[in-house]
Order: sequence, then C-alpha cells, then structure tokens
Amino acid sequence: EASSNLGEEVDYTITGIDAGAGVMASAEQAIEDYGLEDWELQPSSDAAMTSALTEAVENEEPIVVTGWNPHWKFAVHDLKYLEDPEGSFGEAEDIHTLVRNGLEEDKPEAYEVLDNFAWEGEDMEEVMLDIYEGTDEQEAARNWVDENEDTVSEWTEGVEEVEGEEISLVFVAWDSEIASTNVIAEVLKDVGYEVETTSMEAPHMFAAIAEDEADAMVAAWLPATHEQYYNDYEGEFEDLGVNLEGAKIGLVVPEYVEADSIEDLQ
Ligand code: PBE
Repeated sequence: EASSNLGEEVDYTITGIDAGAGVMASAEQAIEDYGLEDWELQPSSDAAMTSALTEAVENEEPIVVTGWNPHWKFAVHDLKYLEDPEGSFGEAEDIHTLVRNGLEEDKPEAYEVLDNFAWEGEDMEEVMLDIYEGTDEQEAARNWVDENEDTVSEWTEGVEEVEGEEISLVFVAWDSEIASTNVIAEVLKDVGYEVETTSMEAPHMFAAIAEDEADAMVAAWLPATHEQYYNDYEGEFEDLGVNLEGAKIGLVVPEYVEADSIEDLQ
C-alpha cells in the first residue's frame, strides 16, 4: 500500500525545523492525534529542512517536512499540504506585530510605523524568493521597499523623522521572518532610526519583548502557532494586530508523493 511504503521510504521521519517553532509543537500534536507512534519528528532548522527538501525533489524521492506559507518553497517546488482533518495544525493564521510595553511613549514614531505595517503574502514571498535566489537579505528588503513606495508610504505617512535613535528588533531565522524583519528594518532606517536586528530561538524572542530587552517583533503567528508563547507573556507586551493575513502551517510533501492526508501516514 502506498502509505505504508511512504513511511518506510522516509524512515518514518518527519523532517522538522528548530525545536522552538510552533509548527514543531503542532507536528507532535499531529503524531498524537493521528496515532503515528512509529513516526519521529526530527528537529533541524529552516535552512536544513529546505535543503533536505530540495535534495529530495531533485532525486524525486519522498519526504515529509514541517511546512508553512508564505514561503519560497512553494514557488520553487511543486508541493502540497497533507490534509489535516483532525485540525492538529489549526486553521488559517495571521501574523501579528508585538512591541514591548511603553514603546508608544518612548519611541512614538517607530511605534506608529510598526502599527501601520501590513502587507500581503505575495509581498513577503517576493522578498523571500529574491533571497533564495542569492540576493543579500538586507539588499532584497531594500529592493522591495524601493519598488513598493505606495505601500511603504502608507506605513510612514505623517510619521516625523528622528535622528539616529535606536530601535531593536528580534526575530527567528525562519525565511519568512528574515524577509519581514529586514523590510521593516529598512523602513525604520528611512525614518531615521539606527536599527539593530537580532535572531534568536522562538521562546527567547517572546521573552525579549516581554522583558523589555527588545522593542519589537513582527513574527507572532496566531491564533494557534504561537499560542503558548503568547499566553505565557500575555499582558507583558502590546499586540499591534495583524501585519499579514492568511498564513498557514502543516505537513508538506512534494506533489508526487502518494499521500493526500496526514491520515495516509498511519
Ligand atoms: N514558522 C514560521 C514559525 C512561525 C513562522 C511557521 C516556522 C513557527 O512554526 O513557529
């Protein structure tokens, strides 16, 4: 049977990313919900996962990865989400901007830009794809900002320029968040800020905002993916709302894999 072959062919392994990612917790939940006791979720990183995915596709071999969109992998490879009738990965997600308490008072100009920041999945994918194709991260963000003046001016309209004030952004080195963080950093630089961006593990990113060690993050996936972190620190940050709608997480396989549902992994 196709499905049991798949398990054997991939060594009953789901190729994961960093252990702190919400999609990893959801994948563990899926293993439980679908009775996949034989399966193992292997932590790695976004970079390691996508290189394993690319290698599998090049050799037309099966692979099961923890995936999400926006992500360049859907533009580069023919991929599909495995259906999730149990809802282990939740429904559609939005990405929120979170800032530390007190930012509005201390840095009202940055606060306003961060509050206005909102773009589309295709925008983010454009930046991600540019980076995937070899453009430096900051340069890719710069290009997008320069080519999308209308959108960017909606974020900065009426915001007064500052002179060399510092602002710190935290993020996790997921391709999606590398794109968004670099874009908002470029926009804040244009307003006059000296921007520091620091990548870290997901739990530390939330802690840094809650403990006032950093000013802002544009990487909170809600309501499900980062629910735990969000609840852990509720009240210790300010949620500026959605910056991107219609994101999604799940188990992803190449189109040629003969499974359509997580149930087929049983
Ligand atoms: N991701 C990308 C993250 C959120 C952004 C889906 C890998 C996660 O699972 O936590």
